[in-house]
Amino acid sequence: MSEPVTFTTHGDIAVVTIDYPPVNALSLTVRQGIDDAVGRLNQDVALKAAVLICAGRTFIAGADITEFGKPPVDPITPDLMLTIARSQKPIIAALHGTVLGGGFETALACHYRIAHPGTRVGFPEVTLGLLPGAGGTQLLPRLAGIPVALDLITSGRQVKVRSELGRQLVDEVVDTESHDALLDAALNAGRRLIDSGAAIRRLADVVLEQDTQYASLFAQWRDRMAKKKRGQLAVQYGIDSIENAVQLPFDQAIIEERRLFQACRESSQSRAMRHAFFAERRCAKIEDVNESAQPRSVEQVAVIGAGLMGVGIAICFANAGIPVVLLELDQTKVDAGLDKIRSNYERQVSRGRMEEAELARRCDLVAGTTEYSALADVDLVVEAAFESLDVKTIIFTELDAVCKPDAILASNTSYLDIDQIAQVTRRPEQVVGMHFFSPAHIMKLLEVVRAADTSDEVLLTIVALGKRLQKIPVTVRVCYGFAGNRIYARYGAEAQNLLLEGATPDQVDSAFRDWGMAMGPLQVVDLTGLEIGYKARKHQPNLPDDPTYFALSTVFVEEGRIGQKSGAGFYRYEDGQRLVDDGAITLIRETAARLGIEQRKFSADEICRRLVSAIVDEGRAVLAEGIVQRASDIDVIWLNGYGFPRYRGGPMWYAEEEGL
Ligand code: HSC
Repeated sequence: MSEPVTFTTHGDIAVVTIDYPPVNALSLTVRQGIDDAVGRLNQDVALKAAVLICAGRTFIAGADITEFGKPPVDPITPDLMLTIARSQKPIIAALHGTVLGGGFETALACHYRIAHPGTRVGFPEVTLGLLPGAGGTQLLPRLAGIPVALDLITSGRQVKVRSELGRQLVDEVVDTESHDALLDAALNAGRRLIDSGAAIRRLADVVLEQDTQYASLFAQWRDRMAKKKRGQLAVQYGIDSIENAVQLPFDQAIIEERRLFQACRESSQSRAMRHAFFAERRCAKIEDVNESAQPRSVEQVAVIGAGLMGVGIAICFANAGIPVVLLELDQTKVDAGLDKIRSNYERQVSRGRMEEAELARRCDLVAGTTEYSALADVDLVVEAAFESLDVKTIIFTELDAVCKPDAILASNTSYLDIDQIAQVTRRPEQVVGMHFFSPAHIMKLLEVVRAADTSDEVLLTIVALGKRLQKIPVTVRVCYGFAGNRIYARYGAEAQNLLLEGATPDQVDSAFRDWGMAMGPLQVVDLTGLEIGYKARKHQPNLPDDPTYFALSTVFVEEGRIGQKSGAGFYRYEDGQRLVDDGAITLIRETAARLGIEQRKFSADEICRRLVSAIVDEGRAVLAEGIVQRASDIDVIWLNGYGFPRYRGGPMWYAEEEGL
């Protein structure tokens, strides 16, 4: 038997333990080990049942994603699932941690499922551009019905076994988190199954009833997903495969599931999404830090500024269970900030997403103050005040005076030079950027800005803290706008160039939305307000000496068209509706004529190529200057901060694949 899987016996029950860190993925050696174990169980007349359990932090978290680019090697996972399901002796899956993808399929192939209370199950394949390919689309409908299968397989969401839905997905939940208690309970379940003499329950044997409603149900889901998960092959194939569960005999539907899985696995979409998965893990690794440097613990923090960002950042800390004190200039602002935090949690309670007790616990973690002296003992301060170097200089001088010597001072600036900010303190090695994206408590991206003097220890601390806050931390170096906003500015400028050259705002936005972006570039600037960039450019160092550079923003702002909040920008807004506006188009034409730019027609394809090329070109510059460590970090930033379609892998991956 291969090493990651061990086989022991407890009387007449075998215990098959998988111990294959970090997440017990179904790699070849694990598959071989399980295959051998099921063979041994069925050959040994003294054995009557088996428990399949995992060591470490989780039950099997899925197939080994690193194997998907390589030719499959026997025993392949779908065959292994059939081997488990067809075992002549019952196999009890003892679950803990995150039971995902092929892990959940393993559990469904087993004949009884018992779980720790904190266990979560799900099919995240869709986030990798895949569908469950080892029986999941056939077994889940048989266990929990078609609507549940459609929900879980198209969303990829994880379900807590203790929830109402979760209780349908397992047979039993034990009441402690101890490994020994889980094993004991699984052995007891095995004993009961043996003693009852009942026939083995196999989900594959369940015959799904035909229902006249199914045709319209599947049509509705296809329609809904075509809008919600635009262009995503795996989602539609997942629905097709679930439909096969009611239309084809099990064996045939399994063959069809495998065919659909393979088509997805070989698609550019899945390659891109697998790249995104590993890029999001790689970005937290910093290549040139001293090996002896270790992250410090952060137990108390402060946030300066109770505006939109400050409040969002404070919520992030409270969500992670870290006490946070919010500092503002006067008590009215402090109270307004605390009220916003409470209302955020109240909304979650009213939507049934949070218990009242949890609301109270999180609100208790947040305090307010107007006194800098209240920050004397915190381990970290995140400044989220007004975006002005003068303001930040004053704040950092004050913080340096009151905070304990080893406190880390971070700025949430989106553009400003953190090196300059660090220099006003006596501890530049403890100064770092933490650039959150708005809304800070929702967006996953965190740019960790490594200033010239930031120590390795401080950098590692902030990256580790970012993960604790459930963010994706990407380390960047100092430049105007860092990696994300600097590239975004280039992209925004290119969108406006397209307008000057003859495309309309609606053409540009529709083309790029259809290509997969969450929002079009002009729609975004109308939403955030054109005056923000207009004011920022007044202080921007090294502004290009080019009269066309954001010329339209300048004209629009000076005409009072600052976007949605003024009722007009690149579009007109009436009753909450965004409308194409002739006034905007006339203004664009006049500006182009004044700048001597000839207008022409654009195809959607050319618009997309121009926009992507601008992003990629600036991305190359950012990489060449060492602002990011690796090209894939830019992908992570664009996927998680700017709505780049995940199934295109990020701009740098896309460029590599397309050969731009
Ligand atoms: C699947 O299961 C397909 C099946 O339906 C069918 C297969 C059929 C095949 C047919 C063939 C003919 N593989 O995230 P973390 C690594 S698709 C390989 O930081 P956490 C990860 O890269 C799969 N490696 O930890 C990292 O490595 P590093 C469905 C995997 O505690 C390390 O583990 N399952 C891996 O924050 C730690 O990861 C999923 O999509 C995998 N499956 O979160 C689950 N999973 O240290 C994907 C992780 O070198 N995984 N690694 O950087 C996760 O969502 C998270 O990792 C967990 C843990 C929630 C499990």
